[in-house]
Parts: sequence; C-alpha cells; structure tokens
Amino acid sequence: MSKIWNPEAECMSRDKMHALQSERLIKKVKEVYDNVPHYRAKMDEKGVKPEDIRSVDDLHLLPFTSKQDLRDTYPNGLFARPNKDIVEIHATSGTTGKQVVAGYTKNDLELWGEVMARVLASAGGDENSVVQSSYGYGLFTGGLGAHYGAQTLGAMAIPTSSGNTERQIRMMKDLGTTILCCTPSYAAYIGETIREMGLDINEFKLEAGVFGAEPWTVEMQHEIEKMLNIRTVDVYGLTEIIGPGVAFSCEKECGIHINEDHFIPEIIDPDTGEVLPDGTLGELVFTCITKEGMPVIRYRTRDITSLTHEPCECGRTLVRMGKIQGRSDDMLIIRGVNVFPSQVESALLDISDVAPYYMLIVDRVGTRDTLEVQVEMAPDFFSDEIKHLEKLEKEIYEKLKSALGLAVKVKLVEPKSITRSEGKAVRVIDKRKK
Ligand code: DLL
Repeated sequence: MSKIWNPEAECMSRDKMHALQSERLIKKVKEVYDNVPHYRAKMDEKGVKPEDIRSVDDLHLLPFTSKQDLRDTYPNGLFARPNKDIVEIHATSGTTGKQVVAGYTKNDLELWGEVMARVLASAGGDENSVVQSSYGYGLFTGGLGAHYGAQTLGAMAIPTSSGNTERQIRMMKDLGTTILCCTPSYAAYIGETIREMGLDINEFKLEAGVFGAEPWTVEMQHEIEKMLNIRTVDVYGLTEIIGPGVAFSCEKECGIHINEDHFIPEIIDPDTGEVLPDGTLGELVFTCITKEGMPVIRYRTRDITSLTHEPCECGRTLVRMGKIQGRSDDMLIIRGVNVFPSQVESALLDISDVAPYYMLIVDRVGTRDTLEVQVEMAPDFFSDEIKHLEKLEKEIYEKLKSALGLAVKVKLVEPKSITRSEGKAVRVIDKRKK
C-alpha cells in the first residue's frame, strides 16, 4: 500500500509552497553569491544582485549553470561550504567527459534520506520493509541514496550493490526483500535470472520496485511489473542535484512528483533559454534551495520532459513531470528525423513476441544515415520457422515506421544475444561518432 511519508511537505497548499520556496530561494541566492566566486561572477556579469530575487517568480533572472561550469570548476569550485563541513563525496561516471564531483554536508545527507524515504513510502515502504539496494555503491549515488532512504524510514537495508545476480536473488528470497531498488534494465535481468534459476517469483516476498537512473517507458514499466509481480515506482535524480530522490511517481501513475520544497524545477527551450509553460516539452532545469554542500542554481539537466501543476488524486500537491523522454544528447538525428531510443522501446514492447532487450545501431553509408534496430525474440516465441520470423520482422518494421516516421532496418536476434545490464543500459551504438 502506497503511503505518504511527509504529508506536511508533500501535500501543502500551493500558496504555502510558493511562500516556502521564495523564502528558501532568497536565502540560498544570497548564500551562493557570498560564498561561491563562480556564482558571484556570473550574476555580476548578468547584472543581477541577490536583492533582485524577491520571490520564486524572479528565478528566471538568475544565470543558468551547465555541466561545463561544473567541469570548469572541477573538483570543488561550486562547493558553498569549506571542506571541513563536507562529509561525503559522490561523482558521475564521466562517460561523456570529465567527471562531476558533488559534496554533501551532514544536513545534506539527512535531506537525502528524507527525500528518498518519500520515494520508498510511495512504494509502500515503512519500518517493516526490507529494502534491497541493488544500485551500484561507491561514487555512483544510486546505492547509498536508496540505503539512506531505507534507514530514514527505519526499514532494513540490504546493501547488495549491483552484480553477482544469482547471489543477489538468493538474498532477496532468504531475507524476504519487500522492495527492490535498481535500474529498470537490471530489474528485467533479475526477473529473467529468477526464471532461469527455476524459482517461482510468488515464493518471494517482493512487493514493489523503486527503479530509475535511466529512461524507461510505461511499456517497459508494465513489462517489469508483470515479470516480477510487483508495483513499481519511477525514481528520478542526478548527482549534481542530490542523486536519486529528486522526483518519484505515485500509485496513480500519472507523472513523477518533484520534491519541489527542496528542488525547484523549470522547463526551458534548450535553444533560447526561455521558460516554457506547463504541458510543453523542453529541458528540465533545477535550483537547489536547501542543499548546503553544492547547491546548484538553475542547473540545465539536458533531460527532456514537461511539467503539470494539475492536482493529483494521490493527495500530493507537488508538481509533476512526465516520464523523461531521454537526454537531449541521446536524441538521434537520422536522415533529418529526431529519434529518441524511448520511442523505439515503446513501439517494440507493444508487440508480444519480443523480449525487452534491444539495441540501436546507427551508421552512415555514403551520405545516408542508417538505423538498424536489433530486437531479441522472447524465448517462448523463439522459432526457426522462416515464415514466422519474416512475419514478426515485418510487423516490427511497420510499427517502427509509423511510430518514428522513418524506415529502419529490423534484425531479429536470438534470445540472450543482447548484453544484459547490471546498471545503466547502453542501447545505442552510433558508429557515425568514430
Ligand atoms: O542516475 C541518480 C539516480 C540513481 C537516479 C538511482 C535514480 C535512481 P546520474 O548518474 O548523475 O545520477 O545520472 C543522472 O540519469 O540526468 C537522467 O538523464 C537519468 N535518469 C535518472 N533517473 C531517471 C529516470 C543518477 N527515473 C541522469 N528516468 C539524469 C529517466 C533518469 N532518466
């Protein structure tokens, strides 16, 4: 049963939220102006003084912060507190460039536990829960983020981290895990391995999954729910803001509530920087109004989604964002058509004979871009019969053509031939980038 961990914060009136955000923002802006030379310089350059920020409505006056700013000030140029106050460090993997380092004070860790407790409660968690954190531990924020949330909740945390999947599953069964936390792609892999081990998922105590750290479609969400016989919560976050716990879905499955008493969201036009109204797709931007160690101001996430302030039936008043469509840098441009891998996932999972494993291979032949979609067949439907395979291939081809507005090459591959992921899945190989 889904619960609300902090009704006062999660269900406060919009007026109260506006007042709280304004009060916190004013204080935070003054603090970063005084303590972080980078923000002072950027605000001076834009001609904005802390006194110009009189409420949250003035947020748009502030300069943006980009990943490049974090790289330029590596490792701790954006820290707003001296090193003696920093008690923990996390960092991004640095796959798209120099890694980004985030520093947390004691209060930041408490805040992280609080927002993650909200997420776990939405998954039905309480002090009786057994929470298995199968996100990676270490510099990645997933493992410890889920861990701190479980402890704030008073639940039992099992820090298995990712990998060693069979042992992972035995622990899950023997210790009676009720909530599993990992990436959606790892959840699918765990589900598949449970089946291969000859175990019956109904003999497990698993009730819910808290999955995130990578884009996953509603179709994938339902597939995993069926596979593991659980309810799932989509958890969103990023290292620069705090890690997991920035936002989470509720039982109404109508978007992802943002913990906006701590992280104020905006949607902007990625080209012009203009703030866009509710319902319009654009780039998600966050401002941290309570973090101490590294409170980023108007941080451009490059994640694409939209916002809605419509009330939610779950009772929370927190603004909701749609599922993340992908990062702007994940968007492929094939022969002039924009393609997000999530569009391919949506279309594929609508077809019953395919497994939730696929790969996009992008290439250029002469001057022409090509996209090959490799799709794994579900083991139950695996067939050597040419006629059956051709029919399935044609069905996928037509489906993708109408979903993407683009003719792509479809290649059916044998069950288990696409590499399984224990963390964030890699689903695109772009050979044009060589
Ligand atoms: O992935 C933090 C996290 C850990 C979130 C565990 C949820 C669960 P980073 O490694 O810094 O941090 O990557 C952040 O991952 O900007 C999104 O592009 C993507 N992402 C995270 N959560 C979701 C989600 C963690 N629920 C980047 N849906 C973000 C879609 C997500 N994309």
